[in-house]
Amino acid sequence: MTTITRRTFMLAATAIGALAVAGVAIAEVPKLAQKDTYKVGFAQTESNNPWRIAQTNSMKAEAEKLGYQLVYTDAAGSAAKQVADVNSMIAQGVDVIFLAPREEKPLIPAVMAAKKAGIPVILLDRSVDPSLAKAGEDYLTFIGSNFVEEGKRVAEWLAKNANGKSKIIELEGTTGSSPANDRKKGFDEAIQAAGGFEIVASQTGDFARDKGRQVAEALLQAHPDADIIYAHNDEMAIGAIAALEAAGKVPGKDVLVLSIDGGKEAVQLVVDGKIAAVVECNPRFGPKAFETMQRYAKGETIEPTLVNEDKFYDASNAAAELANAY
Ligand code: GYE
Repeated sequence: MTTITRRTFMLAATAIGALAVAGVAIAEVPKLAQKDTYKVGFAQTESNNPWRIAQTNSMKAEAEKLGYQLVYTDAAGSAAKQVADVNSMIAQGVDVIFLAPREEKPLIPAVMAAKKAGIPVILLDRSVDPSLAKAGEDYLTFIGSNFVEEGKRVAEWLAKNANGKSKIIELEGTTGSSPANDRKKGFDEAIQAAGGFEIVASQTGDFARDKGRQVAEALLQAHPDADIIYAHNDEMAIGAIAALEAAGKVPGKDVLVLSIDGGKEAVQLVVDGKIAAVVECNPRFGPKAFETMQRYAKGETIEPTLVNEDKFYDASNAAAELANAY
């Protein structure tokens, strides 16, 4: 048995101190005390679509239900503003920060600043670059959908139901965001594996309706034989439908449109036959987000990822499911 002498203890303490002075990060998420109420930050990335609004409403409703104070910020689509928003939350002394990082790399400094200030961070819906920050070390956990799986589900539907259509225009989400990276990866790999399809163009529409419409318009001109549009979210799919109609094409007949998110407007478009299929991306984060924070305060070990369940809509169930869509 090793006896810990005062000397060995002092040596160890000095070594840890030296590491800290040298700026070597200590691999541990800050602790969270158990309290009756908390001041909690939620750094939202933007509010330009029904998905974001549903997520914000879910977070606000849960905070209110628990009687927690919520410091809410909206980065309005700017990673730089989102970093500043997190810094302001740190200055206000919040207990926890829920962060929906707009892009994988630019939000790393925000995650690290919170850690340094002793505030645990929970990532919601988008993740950060795993080579630069890690769950269980730099932030507590990532709560959200499996985006690779979402893209794969779109490809698998096409493999069964495309009926000879094969030339795909892909409208990507925000460049450098985890859902854009992973929805592309999951789809592209599965569509290649299915065989018989060709992605004729793949370009970002920034998860936005108007940008999606503009990009779809340009890509349809360059590739008039495209007969499938896969959009990484509903907003861009709705923009693409406008572009198709302006070009005199019939969505659902001449061109199959598929998307991810599953908001009410998109599910209605499935009922109307203009969208062929939608993978839901579940935006109802509130209950799971706050429950995870409470479990952590109690001292439970938190899994590095907590995956949300997503539904799937096509002509077979859209009418019946419409009322449940957000
Ligand atoms: O699909 C999109 C939103 O990060 C999962 O971001 C989220 C995505 C969602 O703006 O509509």
